Amino acid sequence: GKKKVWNWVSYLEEERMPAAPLKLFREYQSFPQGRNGFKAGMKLEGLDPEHPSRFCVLTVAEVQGYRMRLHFDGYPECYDFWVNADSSDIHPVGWCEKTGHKLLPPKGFKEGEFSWTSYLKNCKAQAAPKSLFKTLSTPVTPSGFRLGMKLEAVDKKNPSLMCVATITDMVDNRLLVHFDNWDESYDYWCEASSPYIRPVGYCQETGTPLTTPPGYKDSKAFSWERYLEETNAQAAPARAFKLRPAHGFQVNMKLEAVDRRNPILIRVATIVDKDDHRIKIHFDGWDHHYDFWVDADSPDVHPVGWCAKTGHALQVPLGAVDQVGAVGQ
Ligand code: MLY
Repeated sequence: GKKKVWNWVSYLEEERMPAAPLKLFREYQSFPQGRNGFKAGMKLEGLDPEHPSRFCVLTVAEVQGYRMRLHFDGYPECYDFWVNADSSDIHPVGWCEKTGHKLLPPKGFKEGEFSWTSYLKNCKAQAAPKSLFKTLSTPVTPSGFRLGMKLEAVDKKNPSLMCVATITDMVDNRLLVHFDNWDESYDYWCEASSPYIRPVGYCQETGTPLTTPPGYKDSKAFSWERYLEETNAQAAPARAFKLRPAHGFQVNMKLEAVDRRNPILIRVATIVDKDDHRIKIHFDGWDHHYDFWVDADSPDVHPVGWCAKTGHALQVPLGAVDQVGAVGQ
């Protein structure tokens, strides 16, 4: 017979599964206050997701609902990536200069020969207006973290490893974690409440192996005291770490999640597993081998109804018929 047009309300009833309650989501995952004011062609500064220590010259390439695809000026489209309009990873033109961050110019520019003013003129492009960017709702309170302080941190690309790390940047309420003697590709941004960072001594106290910097002498007998002295660094104070409680998401709760393999898409999803700080996402109607773990506070996870509210397409479960009568895929 002919299938009914897909909608969340009947779907949840049929599936007899709950929508993940709004209160479990972070503000930036939940329904936004305003609209996405960014327009294709606007230029801005932002983090390279593959090298999160680098701020780059970016152009809005495509807008969909509250999300947008960002393009690295001068580079192939294959590096484009999607962010929410209220992403903390993007800043207005001039932000790097103002905050003392190095800005990577578009491909083809030598370091130091890039100027936003002449670039915008030459491109006949508009800088994205400052008013479009997220501003912190609460002012940043001094956290106790300082640039150069050392800590122990999970390598998120090799999550079984706790490693010797350094705070190499700080913006608003976030810290950039860098792994000593490794390249920047393992760096990540996190809040002081992150479960991935611990004070110096945590591994010893808990009997967890600590991965010492590659090439560092007698890694077996690593001593923080000696290492801090040799690197002329301080340990981040234990009181600065404000480990947040486990999230409240439960298995079988439904939500809307960005498809990692094709991030233009947001799909109907179910939580199929969880640990303290992550959830395992399953896309309804798809094979379980596409399931993946994501941080519970990921900006790519949204409550039921987010796409409809923000004007974004939602990929309905495989086999269902969506609003315009096409079969979902
Ligand atoms: N197998 C990987 C492990 C790299 C770990 C880096 N961390 C500690 C920052 C490699 O050797 O490349």
